[in-house]
Amino acid sequence: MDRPSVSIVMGSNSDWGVMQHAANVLKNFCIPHETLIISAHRTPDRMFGYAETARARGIKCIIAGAGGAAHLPGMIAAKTILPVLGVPVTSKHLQGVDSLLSIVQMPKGVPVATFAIGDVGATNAALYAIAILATEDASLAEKLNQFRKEQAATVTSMTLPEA
Ligand code: RP5
Repeated sequence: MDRPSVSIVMGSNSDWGVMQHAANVLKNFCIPHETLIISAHRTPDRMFGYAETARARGIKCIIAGAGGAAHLPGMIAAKTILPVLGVPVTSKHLQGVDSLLSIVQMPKGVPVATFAIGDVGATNAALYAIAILATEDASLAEKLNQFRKEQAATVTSMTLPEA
């Protein structure tokens, strides 16, 4: 098994329903990745240890998903210079708007790239991670181009019902 280049981290196993979409995209592109559960408020020491060592372990970017007061992506970003891609997980009471605002409103100086709430955000975060890796990997760039072409073809072959 190759060393993971992308790390997917989430605050709880209850986030997996959303975050599995990121893992599936990486799997389809054959990107070696890891999936971890680390909670910012319940396992803060583990979170700091993880963030401080991720770069030295060969990780190139981190996809971090959390719900509610979603401080996991921001706090990981505070402890690493790796790109952190934040996924707002859909929450029970506020449908993920709380997660979105928690992640997107990072104060100046420590950025977190923020994606859409839920499955779509998880999928796009993985595609963005692939785009980052593709800047230094020509065959991966070719795969990403091919994916875009196939996606375009599904749109050009779309039809509408007769009026
Ligand atoms: C956050 O709290 C997690 O990211 C999750 O979205 C939310 C609820 O966690 P559980 O109570 O389901 O473990 O830390």
